[in-house]
Amino acid sequence: MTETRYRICSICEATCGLEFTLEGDEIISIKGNKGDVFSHGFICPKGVALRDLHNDPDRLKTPLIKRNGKFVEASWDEAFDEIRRRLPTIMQEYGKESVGTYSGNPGAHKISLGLYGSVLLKALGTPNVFTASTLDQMPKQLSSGLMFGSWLTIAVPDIDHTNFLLVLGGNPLVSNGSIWTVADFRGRLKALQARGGKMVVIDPKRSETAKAADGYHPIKPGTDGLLLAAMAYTLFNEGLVDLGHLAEHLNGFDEIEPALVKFSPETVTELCGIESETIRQLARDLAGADRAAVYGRMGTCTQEFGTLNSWLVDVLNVLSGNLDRSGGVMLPKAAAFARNTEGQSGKGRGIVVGRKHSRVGNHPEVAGEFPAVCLAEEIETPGEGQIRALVSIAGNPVLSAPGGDRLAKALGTLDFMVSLDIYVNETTRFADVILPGVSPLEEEHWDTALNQLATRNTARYSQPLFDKDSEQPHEWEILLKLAAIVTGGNEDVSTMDDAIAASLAPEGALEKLISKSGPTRLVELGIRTGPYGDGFGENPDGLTLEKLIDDPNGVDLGPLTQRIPEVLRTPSGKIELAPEPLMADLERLKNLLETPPKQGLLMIGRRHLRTNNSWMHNLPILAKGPNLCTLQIHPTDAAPLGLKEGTTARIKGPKGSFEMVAEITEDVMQGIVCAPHGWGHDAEDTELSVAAKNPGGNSNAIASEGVRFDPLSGNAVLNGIPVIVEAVR
Ligand SMILES: Nc1nc2c(c(=O)[nH]1)N[C@H]1C(S)=C(S)[C@@H](COP(=O)(O)OP(=O)(O)OC[C@H]3O[C@@H](n4cnc5c(=O)[nH]c(N)nc54)[C@H](O)[C@@H]3O)O[C@H]1N2
Ligand SMILES: Nc1nc2c(c(=O)[nH]1)N[C@H]1C(S)=C(S)[C@@H](COP(=O)(O)OP(=O)(O)OC[C@H]3O[C@@H](n4cnc5c(=O)[nH]c(N)nc54)[C@H](O)[C@@H]3O)O[C@H]1N2
Ligand code: SF4
Ligand SMILES: [Mo]
Repeated sequence: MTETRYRICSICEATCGLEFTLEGDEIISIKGNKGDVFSHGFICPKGVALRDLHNDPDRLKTPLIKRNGKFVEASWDEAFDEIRRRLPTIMQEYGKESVGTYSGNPGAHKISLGLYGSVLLKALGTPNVFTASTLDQMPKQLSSGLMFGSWLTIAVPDIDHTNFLLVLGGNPLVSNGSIWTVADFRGRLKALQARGGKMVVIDPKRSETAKAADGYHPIKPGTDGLLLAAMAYTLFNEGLVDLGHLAEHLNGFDEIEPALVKFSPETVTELCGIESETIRQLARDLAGADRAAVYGRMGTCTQEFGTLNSWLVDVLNVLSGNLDRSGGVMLPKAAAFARNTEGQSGKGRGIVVGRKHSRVGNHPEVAGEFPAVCLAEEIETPGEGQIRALVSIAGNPVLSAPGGDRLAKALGTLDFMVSLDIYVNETTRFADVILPGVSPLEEEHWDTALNQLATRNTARYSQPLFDKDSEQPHEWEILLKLAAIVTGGNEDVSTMDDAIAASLAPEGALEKLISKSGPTRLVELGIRTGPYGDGFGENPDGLTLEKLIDDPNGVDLGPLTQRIPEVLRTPSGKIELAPEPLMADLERLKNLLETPPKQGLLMIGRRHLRTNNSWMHNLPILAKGPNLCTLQIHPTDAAPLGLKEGTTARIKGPKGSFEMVAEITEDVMQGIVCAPHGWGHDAEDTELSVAAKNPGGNSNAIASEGVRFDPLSGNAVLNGIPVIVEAVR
């Protein structure tokens, strides 16, 4: 007897609805759910690979404790005892700051981690908080926070209604969209093109998305700020600024034009490698389209000017009148957990940064965290406040953060490390205790973060497909237990959970809920008190958890709608178009005009449909097929180096080196080499039997020197890194 069940995929930001065919505990097939109100049947190979993930014999199901340098299986009680014995002692002796935390990407996808991770961080009370956000999107969060007043009020392209989409440094045909939840990008792009619209891509590489575009312009890595500033300059210079409905909602508009005088297209053309006339035309096309959206992603964030770029993207959206209008970039309204639907409408406290500074590098905290690239130095550098213990939660910074080899050495010197993770991998092999999370299919699902970034408003909730092992706690229970252990509090997890729910619930609401514990109870509270909710009777037709349980296809809440000024949480109640830190940072961009262009080869990154950062290489269905871990290089650059298709190349950075097989292609610009990240599974003490068969090289073994991160956001420079490439003989 087979059974059909539905569930939202928790792997990437696209949040596709999946259809599972089950026979008992066995997964017979996984397909896209055609009835899903958001993804309409789209699926990618990683969604199909959930079966292999669920069945992976290397995926941990029992805690591990390191004894005499080797992991041994332990009971949950033994694992918690070990932590109780060692972690609080370090905190008592050396202070709270002696514990560091690193949280990785699955924290944005798995509901347990998303909703309860902060409870542990609060209990630890350490300033030494690091996450993958500073290897990723922190610049966009910072620029958006400064402009709109909260950390997740980020304008996303309304692709279903736009006629001109300008994409810089994103490859949504492969990544399936990022900081922009847009399942089935290809389908939506085709519809855009069918209605006569155009997409133009700016990227040093003719990416898959560039190939599907109507226009493509290669750019020298790290120079997007110049291009964007020159486009804004052109809008003023050619009288194309049209603020439309935004005019009355802006602060600082008058400061923009004078600040841009140095950035004419003619001044930036050589550094960007884009003709000045092309830059002017891009600005005209943006202004001329009746609905247009500018979108910048990884490639624009992970460089020295990440925050400035992210801001300039929205400056262009504002100057062309495209922010907050249909077919422009818009602000989603999530059904639960959105800061920008809470509190007073149209006004708020805004965001604050720099409430504390990192010990070694004196870097300001941004959104409560320090730059991930500074983790190693905080462990290595002796003195008061040195990190001596680490808690890693669903992260693999040894492969994901630049300077991975250095970090690995540092992790080996810790007094104690706990990892909440599902594999013994390049990072968790340094742990003293590993606590495994349940399979994603054994957990309920709701996208706490990604619904706030979605190109259409919908609400979808999934129940677990399978029961977890009765011995194994849910990840939210593990997080609460750890919180109690480090504070020495009552370790009764359900009492703690009740207190959390009570702190969020309106008077008398808890009794009215159908769910009595865990993430689902918080989701139910979030939905019912949220902008579409039934308000516990106030709005009887409103959304409830029952409705979503009854219909796993989800509820469509309609296209994105205008939200300015109601969405704003700035103290002024206006969009801050010229925030002081960004205006000041324009000076640094001006210096770039005086700096000679970087010489030699520059390395950029890439993703592939069959990978997900560092951690899905162990799944047979994704691992089969051609080698994905290659160094792409232009034939003109390869020839003098003696590199042919298939030759092993050594890539040396300012610090560190790695090896990768060469792939000769004209898709990359001359002067650029392109290497994927997340590979390098050759450490002996990991337990990734499939991944180890094709380990690849770790492009993050290299760390850039000098500017390692964008000084405003602390976000790592991952693209445009100068490298020397040689053939390995
Ligand atoms: N050079 C270069 N480096 C990059 C990037 C780049 O483009 N170029 N991209 C950056 C980006 S955008 C990101 S987001 C980071 C990612 O950085 P990380 O989050 O540090 O790395 P991941 O590879 O996503 O590692 C995820 C970890 O979570 C574990 N995990 C998977 N599922 C679960 C689960 O259900 N529960 C628990 N507890 N653990 C789980 C995996 O085993 C793995 O250890 O990498 C960054 N690094
Ligand atoms: N299949 C797959 N999907 C994924 C992931 C994955 O690993 N595999 N990871 C997920 C994660 S964690 C994230 S954050 C998203 C990322 O999603 P995206 O940002 O869409 O993905 P990337 O492939 O990193 O795209 C970055 C693009 O920037 C270009 N680029 C590099 N340097 C520059 C530059 O200086 N200027 C410009 N204009 N472009 C530049 C690169 O050539 C590349 O095409 O993808 C998510 N989805
Ligand atoms: S695109 Fe992302 S959300 Fe959709 S099936 Fe693939 S991994 Fe899952
Ligand atoms: Mo990411």
